[in-house]
Amino acid sequence: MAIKLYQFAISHYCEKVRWALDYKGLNHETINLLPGQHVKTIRTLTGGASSVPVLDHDGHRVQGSKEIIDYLDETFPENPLTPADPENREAALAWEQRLDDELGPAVRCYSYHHFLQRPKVVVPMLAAGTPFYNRILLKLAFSRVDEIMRNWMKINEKTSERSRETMEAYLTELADIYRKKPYLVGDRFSRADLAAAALLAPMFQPEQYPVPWPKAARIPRDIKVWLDEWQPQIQTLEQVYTANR
Ligand SMILES: N[C@@H](CCC(=O)N[C@@H](CS)C(=O)NCC(=O)O)C(=O)O
Repeated sequence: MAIKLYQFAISHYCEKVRWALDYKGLNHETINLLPGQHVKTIRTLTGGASSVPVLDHDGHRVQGSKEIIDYLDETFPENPLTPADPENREAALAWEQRLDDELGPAVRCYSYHHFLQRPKVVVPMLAAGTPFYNRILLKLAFSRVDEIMRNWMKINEKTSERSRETMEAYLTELADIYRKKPYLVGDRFSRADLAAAALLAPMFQPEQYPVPWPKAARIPRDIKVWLDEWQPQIQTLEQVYTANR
């Protein structure tokens, strides 16, 4: 049996899948792609959309973090991430959907809006896990990379501010729940908790997450001020990550 994960090391959707694979104790190979160059590789694999993560299990391919977790739970039922009880299952899937659709893009937009203004910091994160010369390529083409990423993800001052508000709403909601109970759904860890903590992980920068996080002094000022203000809520999510990752 061979499992391969095609991914960007930086992607928090890929972190969802890395975590699911580790949680289930499944051996796998990660194939790190450079954003931009990934399109050809992924389209060849899927025959369709170019987004990562993509899982290849003995030639069977699954695209998208939610679909991959569905597949892993069906194929390798040990250490389930989907609750067995139908009501809890529905609740966990609804949480994951909301988090994937709203929180994930908000974290990405807010972070990139500020980090793209620091090429020296963001390039090593974008190229993490790929050959060293990709850092040089990205640095040389940075103004084009910046333009493409901003266009593709609709990143600008206004969307970044809206994204910050979305993150604040989610952090408030999640921290309120975790103050009262250890899990979002039922009485055990599920894909709902995994999605929340993985998608917010760039805000607490865990060691297991395979990118060279910047030292505190190199974090853009706006983000640093914001992180300080939201530290109690962020720490709550970090605890969920540490306890279950
Ligand atoms: N909902 C999808 C989102 C995946 C996604 O947005 N992936 C981004 C990286 S964070 C990507 O691959 N972008 C490049 C592309 O779409 O070609 C999932 O959960 O897998």
